[in-house]
Amino acid sequence: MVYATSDGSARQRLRVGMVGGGRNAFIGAVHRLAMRLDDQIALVAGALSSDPDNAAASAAEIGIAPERSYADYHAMAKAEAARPDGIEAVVIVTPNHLHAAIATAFLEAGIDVICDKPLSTTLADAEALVALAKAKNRRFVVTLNNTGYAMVRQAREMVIAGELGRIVSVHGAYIQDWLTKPIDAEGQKQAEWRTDPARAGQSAVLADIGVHAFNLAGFISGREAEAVSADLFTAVPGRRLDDNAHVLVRWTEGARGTILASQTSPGHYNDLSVRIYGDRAGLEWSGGRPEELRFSVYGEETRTLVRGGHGSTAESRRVSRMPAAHPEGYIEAFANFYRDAADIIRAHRSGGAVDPARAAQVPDVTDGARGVKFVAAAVESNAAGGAW
Ligand code: 4PW
Repeated sequence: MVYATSDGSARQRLRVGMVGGGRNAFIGAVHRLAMRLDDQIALVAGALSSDPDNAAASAAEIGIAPERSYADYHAMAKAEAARPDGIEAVVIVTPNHLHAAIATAFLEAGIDVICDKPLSTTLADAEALVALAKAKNRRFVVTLNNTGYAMVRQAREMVIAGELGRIVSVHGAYIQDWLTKPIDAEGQKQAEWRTDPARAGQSAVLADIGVHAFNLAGFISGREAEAVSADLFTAVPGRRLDDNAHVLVRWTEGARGTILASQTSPGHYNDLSVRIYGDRAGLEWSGGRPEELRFSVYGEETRTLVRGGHGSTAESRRVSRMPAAHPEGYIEAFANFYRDAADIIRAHRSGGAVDPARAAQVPDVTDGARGVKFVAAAVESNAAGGAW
């Protein structure tokens, strides 16, 4: 299993297995598409569903050999760790409440981890995973995948280069409308577990989409949250968890801002954005127009910067696949995450040095834990009437 890189050398594909993500699972299919785009990863094993029929049928559909389709993740971790050609990393795409136990089993077996967000449903689990990954010396990345967009990388570079001046405010928003009505009797499988306290965690909207907005605002601005004041609420009567969150944030280095997350805002299918304002200029990125950045130097006309266009920055060019105006989107950004993650895991496993500049582009277990801490702090603040 080798592929030819652009410099003509040949490298082994990273062998991965997947837990969760069987038939009809939205995010499992997204991960499979994204990992295929660069042909650097081979998906060779899976425990794709807790339902044995679904697991076997799903494995057959995506070309996993029957003997490497497992009934449960414990059996998979044990058997794969024992094989000379066993998986090097596991991809975890189950509902939230299973992430921590599955990641723990694979770390214990010496296998690296690629885990979906949120990292876990409790802060104690998140902190335990950070400690275990360190103790086992394993790479652990978290698919806070929106960091993969070329223009997100460009925005981050522009902040670092000081083009905004002193950062005054940082805002992240993730607004959707798919949970505007109660979940109907037909059952919306994807919606159902996301609003169940036993499977989603303490907050539905922050765990599901708020962590994306929080991570992206921090990634681009280079700031971390120091304190939050939160108002969480449920717009749909009878729903057991919140579906809206308004959170004030005090960021490091004196910046202030907000994280807004809503799943009941008609007209917004999947609207993620980050806005950052400095004392020189303002910058906006929106997932609806991921190929662009709005850049406004105070006193000048607003400019629309285009991926691959004039003035593109180095990191943005590195992860661009197509020339300007040949649109790239969600899957390409997800694939950028996978390409960098595969490089990092491969370098570490072969004893080579991991390029710190490359590693900084890829959210890891520490970033995942920051997201869980943000959710826990917001829940605590909300319970205390919005106290900081
Ligand atoms: O990660 C998020 C999901 O849980 C995604 O960004 C979109 O919102 C799609 O489904 C949910």
